[in-house]
Amino acid sequence: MAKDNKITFYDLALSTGATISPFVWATKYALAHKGFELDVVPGGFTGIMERTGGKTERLPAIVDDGKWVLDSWGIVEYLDETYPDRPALIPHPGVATLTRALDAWFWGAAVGPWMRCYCADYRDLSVPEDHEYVTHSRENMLGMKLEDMQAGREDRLPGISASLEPLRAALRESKWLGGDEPNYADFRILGGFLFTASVAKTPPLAEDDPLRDWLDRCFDLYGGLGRHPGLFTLFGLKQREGDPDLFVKTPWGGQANRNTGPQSTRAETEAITRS
Ligand SMILES: N[C@@H](CCC(=O)N[C@@H](CS)C(=O)NCC(=O)O)C(=O)O
Repeated sequence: MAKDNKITFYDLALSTGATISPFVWATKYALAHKGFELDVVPGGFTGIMERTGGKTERLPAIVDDGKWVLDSWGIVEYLDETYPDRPALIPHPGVATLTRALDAWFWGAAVGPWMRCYCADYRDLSVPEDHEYVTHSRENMLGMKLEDMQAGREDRLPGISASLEPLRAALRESKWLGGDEPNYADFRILGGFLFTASVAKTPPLAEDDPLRDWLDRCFDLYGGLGRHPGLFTLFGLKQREGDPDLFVKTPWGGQANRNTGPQSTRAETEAITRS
C-alpha cells in the first residue's frame, strides 16, 4: 500500500492556493501525522465530480494505491486501521467520542458563526469559476445574500472569541488536545481555525489570545503545514468599548482552581460568603 509513501489527496482550495475546507485541512494534518507525502490533485468547488471520476461530490477524498477512501472521519478510520504501526490518530475510542462532542460544540460556537462573518470574502477569494456556484449555494445555505450576512461582523466577532473559553481551559492544562502529543482531536479543531484563516480578511482573535501558543505550534507541525502564504493572520482583533472581554484574563473559580487545601480556595470562599 501507499507506493513510495505517497497518497493521492483531492484538495479544495481558494484562488490564494490555500486550502479552505475544515474537513480537508484536518485530513491534510492526519495524513502528515501518519508520515505520508501527498500527491495533491488541486482544484476548487467546481468540477469535484469530474475530477474524481464521479466518485464524490464532497471533499476530502484520498486514493491509496488505487483504493478510494471518502469522508474525513472515514479517512482517519482507514488510516489507523490500515497503518497501525504508524502514529495513531485516534489512540483510544474515547478520543473519537470526545472529539466528535468538541467538534460539534466548536461548529456551533465558532466555525458556523465565523462562516457568517466571512461568507462574502469566502466567495471573493474563491477561484473565479467558483464565484457563481459559491454565491448561489452559500446563499441557499445561509438564507440571505452573502453581503448582508457578513455585514456587522465587527459586532459579532468579540462574542465568538469570548465563547472559546472551553478550548482555552483545556489547553491551560495540556500541551495538546491529544495530551503530551497531538492527535486527531487537535487536527479536527485546528481545521476550523485554518478554514477561518483562509478567509479572515479581518482577524477573529486578539493578538494575545491564550490559544495563540497552541495554534502557532499546530501551524508549525510537519514542516509548517499551517503556514501557507495565502492564509490571513487570526490575531489582531481589538476590544472596543462595550465589547465583551475577548478571553478571560484571570480564570477563576471551581473549574479553574485545583483544590490543594483551604489556602487555595480562601479567596473564592471570602468572595462568595461576603455579606
Ligand atoms: N462528511 C464530509 C463533509 C465534507 C464536506 O462537506 N466538504 C465540503 C467542503 S467544507 C465540500 O466538499 N463542499 C463541496 C461543495 O460545496 O460543493 C467529511 O467529513 O468529509
